Amino acid sequence: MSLRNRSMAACGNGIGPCAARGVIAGALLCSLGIAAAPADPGEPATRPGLAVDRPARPNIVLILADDLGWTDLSCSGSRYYETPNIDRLRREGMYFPQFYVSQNCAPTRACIMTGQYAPRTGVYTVTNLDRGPAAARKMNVPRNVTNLPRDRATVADVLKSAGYATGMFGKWHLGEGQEYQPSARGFDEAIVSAGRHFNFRTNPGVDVPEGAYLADFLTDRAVEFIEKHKGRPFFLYLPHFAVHVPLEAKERWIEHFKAKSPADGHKNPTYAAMIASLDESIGRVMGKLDELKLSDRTVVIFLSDNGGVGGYAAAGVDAGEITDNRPLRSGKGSLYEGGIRVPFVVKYPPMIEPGTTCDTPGIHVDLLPTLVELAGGRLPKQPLDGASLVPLLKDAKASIDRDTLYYHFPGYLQGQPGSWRTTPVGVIRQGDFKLMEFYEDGRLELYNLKDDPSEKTNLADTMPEKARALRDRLAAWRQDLKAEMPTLKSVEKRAAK
Ligand SMILES: [Ca+2]
Repeated sequence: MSLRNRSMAACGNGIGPCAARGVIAGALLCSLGIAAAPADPGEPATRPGLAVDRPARPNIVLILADDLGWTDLSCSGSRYYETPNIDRLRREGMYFPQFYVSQNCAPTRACIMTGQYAPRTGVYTVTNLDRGPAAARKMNVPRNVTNLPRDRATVADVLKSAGYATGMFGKWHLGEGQEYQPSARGFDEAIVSAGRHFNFRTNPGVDVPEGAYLADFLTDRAVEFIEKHKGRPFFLYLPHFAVHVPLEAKERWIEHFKAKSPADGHKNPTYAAMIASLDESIGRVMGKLDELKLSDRTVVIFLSDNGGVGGYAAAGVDAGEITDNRPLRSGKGSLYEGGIRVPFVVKYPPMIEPGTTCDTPGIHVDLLPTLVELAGGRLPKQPLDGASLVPLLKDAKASIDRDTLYYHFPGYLQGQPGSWRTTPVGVIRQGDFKLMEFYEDGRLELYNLKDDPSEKTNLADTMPEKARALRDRLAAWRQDLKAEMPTLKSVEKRAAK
């Protein structure tokens, strides 16, 4: 079976390939340029053909996995991992097989929270942009921002101003100081977790039962939050640490997967067990919504923050891979498709036809405008780079006013030979074409993702005009956003003489 067919066949379901309240909070929201909460319009909107009335302000549950790859679900291609609950979410909702995020953790979170591409916040990566041995770096790089700038409204600020109860339980990664914590960024309730999957730490420190598994602990907080706020619109952000290393899982699940045969590079029983616990979390959240009869008035969104850790061996890199993103090329830390394309599912019965697939590309910065439109809120007064996906949720074949996606990564996730982590690069996707511009030497790689989803055939030399047009558009975008560029060390030395 070809790699492409593997993903198609494995689906087999006929739906395609896969705290401060009051005055202080009010002043803060005002300073962020968010209008006061609009009055609840009250009138439910009903879409012809769908039996359920649409609430004016649906609840929103946003579940983010950590390092889960594009084929790491049974419904997105895996014949080894088991995800019955996420599969159900897909059957009952809309799946986007071409959804994009950043190459690693922090920038995706910044983009989701602000609706802005990385050059606007300066959050390009975790820690610094000059990783790896200095001798391996040909370029000097800009400073990376690790605290999400305070002058930016977050999606939680916006939904809170629209009257939502807001809660966040899990990995934050957008600043360590108290003024950067989620409780200071629009979340009424927040518990930030860090460290490991067992014996983890929380901020604020809370009592954790002996032997608690982090995915279960976070899910407990999530269902408590839903129960507590069942009578009013709520926004629940559940950013799991699963399935990020360290690989730690519950023994009964590990034993279950040890008994299975590996398939298509999916082979690690502990990683599979972590995915199973993540899937159980989605099942418990959906179960609580069902129990409280909230499922028809709740938008549930599931995605991952970057590609899976795997797919490097094909490039001759021995990185101790955990999973495999085939048919996509490479994995986390790379801007090839395996690093930046992830599963994305949305369920919202009054709006979305069950079991649909939308082939229009989407990206992390689309989430803020999408959620604000769903909530009937008002967009913050800051430049926004995404487009609302609501027209697509209503009709998968609809078009949206955006045909181009951009990336700018001006640094080194490492960069020495044999590393799977990227060097400075810019990426533009327009229509079926994707251009990568490697800043060290200006090298271009052009792929037609429709014909060549595995990015095997570089068309830059055979389609030079297309490559040039995309490179120029990428450059214009960088200029528009005043994106900081890395500079060649050799050029700087010459200039100093
Ligand atoms: Ca991650």
